[in-house]
Amino acid sequence: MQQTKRSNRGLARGGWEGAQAVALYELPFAELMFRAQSVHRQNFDSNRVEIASLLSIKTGGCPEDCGYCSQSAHYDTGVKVTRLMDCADVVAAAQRAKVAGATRFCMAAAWRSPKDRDLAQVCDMVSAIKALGLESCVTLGMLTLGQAERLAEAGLDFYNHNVDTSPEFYGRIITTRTLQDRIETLEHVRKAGIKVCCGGIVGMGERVEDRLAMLVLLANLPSHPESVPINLWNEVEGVPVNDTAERPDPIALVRLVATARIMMPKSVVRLSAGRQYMTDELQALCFLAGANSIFIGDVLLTTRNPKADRDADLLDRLGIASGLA
Ligand code: SAM
Ligand code: DTB
Ligand code: SF4
Repeated sequence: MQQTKRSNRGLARGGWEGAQAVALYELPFAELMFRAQSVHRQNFDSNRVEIASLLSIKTGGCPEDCGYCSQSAHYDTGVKVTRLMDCADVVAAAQRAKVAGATRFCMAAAWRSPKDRDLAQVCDMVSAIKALGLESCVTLGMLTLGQAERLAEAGLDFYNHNVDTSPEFYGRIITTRTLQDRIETLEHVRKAGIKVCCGGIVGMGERVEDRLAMLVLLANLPSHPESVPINLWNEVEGVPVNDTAERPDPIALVRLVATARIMMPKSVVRLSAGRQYMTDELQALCFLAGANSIFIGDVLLTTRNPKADRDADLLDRLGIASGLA
């Protein structure tokens, strides 16, 4: 039953207009929250949050110029470049994540796209993660259909590939990879039968309209992403986004989460990067607005995340159980 509730299969194309998203977002706060909570409860247990864990399996030296990212070779950020990790080390990290309470293990590599030899190694990691009883997710950059099919054969559950921002703001942040490139990778992932994890970043200096245009883009994909990560930009020294970044007003963030919940009712909305800037109260409001996934662990890829005991304490005080059940 829960499986059916959470499956996005058969979800019709959104057909969302920008003005509809704006109208929702601008509702009086209590009305917006009521609607978001109603939608949330129709589709999920609102007292449960998915716990995911993230590991950078290949860090830094990336040829892309994403203006927010510590791992781009275009900027001097002080991040140490590493080679692809050994499978055994990745499995050991996944085992620790499972003990810490994660049900999904996400592996990220700083590539424009994977090379065939690297992909074979990642496929081995995916199979090993699955054997531990964890859901698997990888983010490796752009994929051909053939590469997506190889990952599907290895048992991959989710592929993370974000649209990052609105079509209008996109070119201010990234020039080496187009939004259309990203959409094509998402099509390959879908065609291979892998579930899609796709969202973006707020706090890079975009307007509220850009954030809503990003939601419209996501909600109008041929089917809604099963997972929608909403990242608050995590500060990184030496990247261009530093010049434009502006942390959103907390209430604006809650409104955005609520709007995402209403526009993509069956998607798991993850409060992704940037939780270390949020108060407990803000996170609680985001959960009330329909966010139902977080990353645990002291670091994300290269930046900080709240400490495990702070997260455990917060979930405990809110009476939130881990796992979507
Ligand atoms: N290289 C792969 C790619 O971009 O396709 C995967 C890794 S990349 C780090 C995954 C996503 O993390 C990005 O698309 C972006 O949305 C998010 N991200 C990266 N750096 C971030 C930062 N400093 N703050 C918040 N989110 C960030
Ligand atoms: C996503 O949307 N957020 C995660 C995951 N997908 C791979 C990454 C967050 C990265 C935060 C910056 C860092 O730690 O380097
Ligand atoms: Fe490379 Fe991904 Fe960072 Fe862009 S977000 S620079 S593709 S690691």
